[in-house]
Amino acid sequence: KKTAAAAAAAEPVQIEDDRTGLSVETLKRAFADNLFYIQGKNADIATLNDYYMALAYTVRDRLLHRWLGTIKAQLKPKVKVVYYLSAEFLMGPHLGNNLINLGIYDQVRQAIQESGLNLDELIAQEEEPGLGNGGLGRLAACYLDSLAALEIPAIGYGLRYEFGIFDQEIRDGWQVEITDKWLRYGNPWEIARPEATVEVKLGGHTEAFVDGAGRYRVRWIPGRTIVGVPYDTPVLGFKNNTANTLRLWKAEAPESFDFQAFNLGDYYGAVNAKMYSENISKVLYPNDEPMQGRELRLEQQFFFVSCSLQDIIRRHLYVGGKLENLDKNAAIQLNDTHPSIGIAELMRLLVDEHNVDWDTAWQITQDTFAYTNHTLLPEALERWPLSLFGSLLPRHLEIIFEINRRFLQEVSAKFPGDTGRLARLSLIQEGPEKFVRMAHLASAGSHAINGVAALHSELLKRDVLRDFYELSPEKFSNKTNGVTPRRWIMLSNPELAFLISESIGDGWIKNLGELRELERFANDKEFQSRWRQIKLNNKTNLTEYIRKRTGLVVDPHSLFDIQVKRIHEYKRQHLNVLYIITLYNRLKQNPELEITPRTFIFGGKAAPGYFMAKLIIKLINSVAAVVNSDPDVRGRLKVVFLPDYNVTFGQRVYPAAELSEQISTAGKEASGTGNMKFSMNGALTIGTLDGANVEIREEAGEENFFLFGLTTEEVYALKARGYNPWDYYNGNPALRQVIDQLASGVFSPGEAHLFEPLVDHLIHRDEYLLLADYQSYVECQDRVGEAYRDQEHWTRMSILNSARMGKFSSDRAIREYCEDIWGAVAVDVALEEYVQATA
Ligand code: 475
Repeated sequence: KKTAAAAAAAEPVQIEDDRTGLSVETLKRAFADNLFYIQGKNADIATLNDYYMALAYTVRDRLLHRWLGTIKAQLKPKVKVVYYLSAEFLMGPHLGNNLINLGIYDQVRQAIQESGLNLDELIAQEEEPGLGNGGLGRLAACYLDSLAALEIPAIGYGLRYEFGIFDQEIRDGWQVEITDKWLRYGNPWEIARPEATVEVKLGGHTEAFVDGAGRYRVRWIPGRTIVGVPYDTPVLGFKNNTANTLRLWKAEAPESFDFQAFNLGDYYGAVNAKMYSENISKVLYPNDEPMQGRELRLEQQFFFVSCSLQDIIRRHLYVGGKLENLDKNAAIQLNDTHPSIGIAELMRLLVDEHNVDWDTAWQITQDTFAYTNHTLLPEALERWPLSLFGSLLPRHLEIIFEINRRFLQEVSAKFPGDTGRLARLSLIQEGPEKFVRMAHLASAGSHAINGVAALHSELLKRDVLRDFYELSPEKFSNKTNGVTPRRWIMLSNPELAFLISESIGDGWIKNLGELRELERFANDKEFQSRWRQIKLNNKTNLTEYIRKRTGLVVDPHSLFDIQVKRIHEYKRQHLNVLYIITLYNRLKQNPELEITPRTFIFGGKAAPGYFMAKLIIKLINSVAAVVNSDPDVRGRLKVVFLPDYNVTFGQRVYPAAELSEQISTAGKEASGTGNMKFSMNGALTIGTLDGANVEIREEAGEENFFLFGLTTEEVYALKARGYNPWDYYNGNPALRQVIDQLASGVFSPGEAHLFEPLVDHLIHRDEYLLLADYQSYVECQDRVGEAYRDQEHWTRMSILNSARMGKFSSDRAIREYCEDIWGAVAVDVALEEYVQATA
């Protein structure tokens, strides 16, 4: 009789590798193993964070062979790689997203459950890497997701800020900024690559010399050296083998630096110099649109761009490429002008370091770079004082002068005698203080320039880059933004994702256009009721979160009316507040008034130095305090400001929203991307004809969109003929009452003058035309309240909104970039076999 052991030995047993296996059993074993051997804990003493880390490492192991396979497939001659240069990547938490993209969400949930834990709690442990301010940084993250989903070889290059966007607390209604120590407990998603370190030079001066071939040359004698150390994070594609790389640079002092000083006995000086170097990647500048001409900011930009370009050239040469063919292997995208110094730096690397002649170098540069503009606000356009620029980057300033000299020659040839045009196009802004105009550098040095929504791209051609458009119209195109349905539907709204897949299959996840098939359920009673139930569940979850975070109890059956985004005067959170006060006044004047019960929810950070934006936060909280404690409006009106809006919080908010506030002054919001996330998740939009709202309305159908306000043309015309906010104040009693209440301290008991700066600005200047749009907004909001009473019709509109948002997938946007700008195509990736290392 055979023993059990002998029987087992006879059977060819298939044992899954603990680091790659995807079965529940294997995942459980790997999880326990990582807890013990990586965290050094067992169940007796492990914290929730230990469990999170053990799970993160379990998932990371499963990324690695996809990642190595990808590197192998992409590090080949003839492969074209997209290099996305961005000062910000607002990635959001990785764990849940990686589970989705690996396709193991359910297995891991079960494995964790069988280990006696709860997956949601572990996911909630992750501190998100807040390496961005808002729209621009989050767009970069959605684009990395789509590049990987579409198997396009891509590297995202940026800065590894030690402190990301500040955490926001609200004290006494005011924003307080707290340092974001996101690396405190370590970051399991990144791998340092110190062997790929590069050097970056700064400061000093230049000198002329004659080279061996008798040619006149210039060399840069830099003042100091910084070292850039890359930290890589794999970015998985959805259920494929591609794992691209996000490569973020950390600034360090060169080794030689401290040794030198140490030998001289100046230990303190050495450590000081080291700290000075490390400063460069210390902190993210928390200003989104208005630019600040800080030297450290320019150092940051140059630092990460120079590291990245050196890395790109190294890769290109490694696969046997010739510099003349760089554009065949590399497409470099500038995410706004923040990395645009790259144009001068690539010229310097080619001409000074690699001995390429100027004309060839300029051709390579133009053919390689492309530039995306994200804002029309004049105060956001980057320009650097010549003096500051020249002292930090003396050689680059010379190169920019030379680019400009040749560029203006071309302009003269095309528009002879047009000196006004020369001055307008020049890369240098003349005047008592001279500036380098970074948008001009980016435009001259790129073969493609794009805006981020149809309207925005038109306005770019008409206003900000008009002269560049007249010079080179062929460079211009529109690339309407998009967002990833993996994070913004599947991960954040799993119940909705399940209902959709059950109804139309799961092809929509990779091909969002398929959501159209939901249209046939728009009138289906059974489907409608499930749709509504899911929304209610999401609202109930948010209600619970609001209670935990603020102590406020809100009614999940009220209309959830939500505005989440950076706080900005042009985004007009305070117009929303004017309506809330209007409603409040109506209820006070007529206590029996029947209105649709509403919960107004706000979230968003203000730049720490932006006084008006901070005052708007205080205003929202002050109005909330009065309204929420007034028994006269109980059950009908609630106002919530949720502190510390970020990606994690966004994932809770979009699925729970019924009304999406997109109320910027027409012509000011380049695109918006939150508007897309709301709508995909079934919220209706109240909005102006601004940014991508125009296209959202076009897709959803005008009957499923709440439109109000002046158009861009009307805004221009009104300003041209002289806008006087007083006329609106005097002509509208309800408006006047609201303004008077703000001015007299009704919402700031004991501090009558608190909101005076806001009120003054509104009645005297009102740059963003709140008063002009007030009546139209109020009427539109009233229509919203009415419409909500017909739940069947509302649900139909909600379903149609989701069904028709296919266009706003970042997959569509990335396909357009690949076809029209980058010339990049998918590369098949085979999984890398794990082989025991041999010498
Ligand atoms: C637009 N950020 C949105 C989004 O295209 C648009 C500027 C300077 C320094 C740091 N951050 C910034 C932006 O300019 C920005 O976020 N712009 C936004 O880009 C993506 O959807 O309308 O305001």
